[in-house]
Amino acid sequence: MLERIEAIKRIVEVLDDELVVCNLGFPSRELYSVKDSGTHFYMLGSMGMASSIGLGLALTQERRVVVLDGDGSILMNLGGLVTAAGQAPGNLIIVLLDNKCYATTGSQCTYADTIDLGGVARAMGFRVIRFDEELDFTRALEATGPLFVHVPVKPRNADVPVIDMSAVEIIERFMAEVRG
Ligand SMILES: Cc1ncc(C[n+]2csc(CCOP(=O)(O)OP(=O)(O)O)c2C)c(N)n1
Ligand SMILES: [Mg+2]
Repeated sequence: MLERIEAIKRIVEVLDDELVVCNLGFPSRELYSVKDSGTHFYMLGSMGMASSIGLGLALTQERRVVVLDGDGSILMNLGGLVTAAGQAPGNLIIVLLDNKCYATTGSQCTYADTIDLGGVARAMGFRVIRFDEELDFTRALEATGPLFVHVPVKPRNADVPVIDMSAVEIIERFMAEVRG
């Protein structure tokens, strides 16, 4: 099983101009330390909203949107996932970095420990790809969405610094990128 930061690395290295919306906390810090880009939106504070922001972006512009989400956040906004499945934008990829816990706040277990969120997403109507060993994200980029990519990862955070951009800087840079 991969470390979460390793999974993020393997995804980001095959991306081009896709918009990336990242779950709050350590996932965003890890993405920022692996690679920073104007195409990245780092969520701050709001658990569960990355997939809904990704849905809004996917519905309103042509570029592909990759959401890097966590099991705790997905569980906090399952209704958002249902809405994404119902709207079914073909350019939306939701990646679940599934460590079965709230790693950012101390690795307390979530219900992903006992419930298969990939199965839940499939039942909602997502096409699901699961990467247990290798993580070849080009496979996901070749598939037709809406896609749910299930990546089990270790319940640990990398030793990376906080993001040294303000919330305003993050959103203004990202919106400039979206507007083109
Ligand atoms: C509504 C809400 N509740 C709790 C928190 C505190 N919090 C921040 S990150 C986090 C854990 C996120 O877990 P997950 O989405 O699985 O991501 P992981 O850190 O495991 O990759 C929690 C509980 C918050 N920011 N917002
Ligand atoms: Mg988690």
